[in-house]
Amino acid sequence: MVGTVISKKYSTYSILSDGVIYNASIRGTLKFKGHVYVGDEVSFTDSNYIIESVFPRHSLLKRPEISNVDQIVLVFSLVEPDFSYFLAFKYLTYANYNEIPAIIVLSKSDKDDKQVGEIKEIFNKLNIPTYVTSSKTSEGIEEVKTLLKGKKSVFVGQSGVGKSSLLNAINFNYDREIGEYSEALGRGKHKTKEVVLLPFENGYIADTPGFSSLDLNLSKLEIAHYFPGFEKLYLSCFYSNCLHQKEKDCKILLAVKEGIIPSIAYENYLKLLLEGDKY
Ligand SMILES: Nc1nc2c(ncn2[C@@H]2O[C@H](COP(=O)(O)OP(=O)(O)O)[C@@H](O)[C@H]2O)c(=O)[nH]1
Ligand SMILES: [Mg+2]
Ligand SMILES: [Zn+2]
Repeated sequence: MVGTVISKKYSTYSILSDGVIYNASIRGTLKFKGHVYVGDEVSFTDSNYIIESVFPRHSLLKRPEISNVDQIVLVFSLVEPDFSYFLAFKYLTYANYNEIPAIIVLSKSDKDDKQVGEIKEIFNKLNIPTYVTSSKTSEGIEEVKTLLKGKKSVFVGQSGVGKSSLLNAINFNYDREIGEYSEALGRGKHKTKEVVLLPFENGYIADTPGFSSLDLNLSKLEIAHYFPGFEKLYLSCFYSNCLHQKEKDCKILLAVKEGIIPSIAYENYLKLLLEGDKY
């Protein structure tokens, strides 16, 4: 039989196949020795549900660990926790590096939407689709549903930003457990413990535990290539290893000067560059 791995716990893999969920395993004695990720398309035996093989993946993310994703939905709350341009640019760089399209969903607009105009303007300039939502008032939920149809999407964001709440607003049958925001911690308490794929209109949406920090593990040069808005432009810089700081004839510096790249993006680029490993 053939199906999609929708979750895994220890050595048990839940596989959705033709509307039925099977709990399968990997047996060491079988020929198949590779790793199985949530998101994988697999074939498994129909007698005792043993995974035999994994179909080729078109993408594989390491954090969160999930395969075959078509788009990354970066969820940022406007408040609790506060919106951070730095985190947004960092995650967009990560998505670019993995060659997976990303969209931004701003959550909790019912609490505070003062910054919405500015944030949207900046990301629209960089051609990154940005949506404004509230799980409380349902603002933006229908729009988000439209862009999830027929795709495998993964919700990524700090714990407490409202990923699970958004999923419940999309379909209350998902019944995702909601955490709470802790003033003291400055973040949410983890409620979602593992990556889970939820079927949605000919596709899937993945809920993930959220992160407190992410080491990009990219070199400075990779950051200089994959930072949002830099992707094609850097190819025209005078030096092929340009880090877009003070180099001669740098196309990124020119684009910042001309306002094509917002200065806030560039400021965060310089900050992110400090986190880059050596070349
Ligand atoms: N006011 C408001 N609170 C929200 C909204 N979405 C989530 N929350 C609250 O934020 C906290 C964390 O939500 P949760 O969905 O567990 O976040 P997750 O960790 O990203 O999955 C909970 O207390 C939710 O009630 C929203 O749109 N508006
Ligand atoms: Mg959650
Ligand atoms: Zn440059």
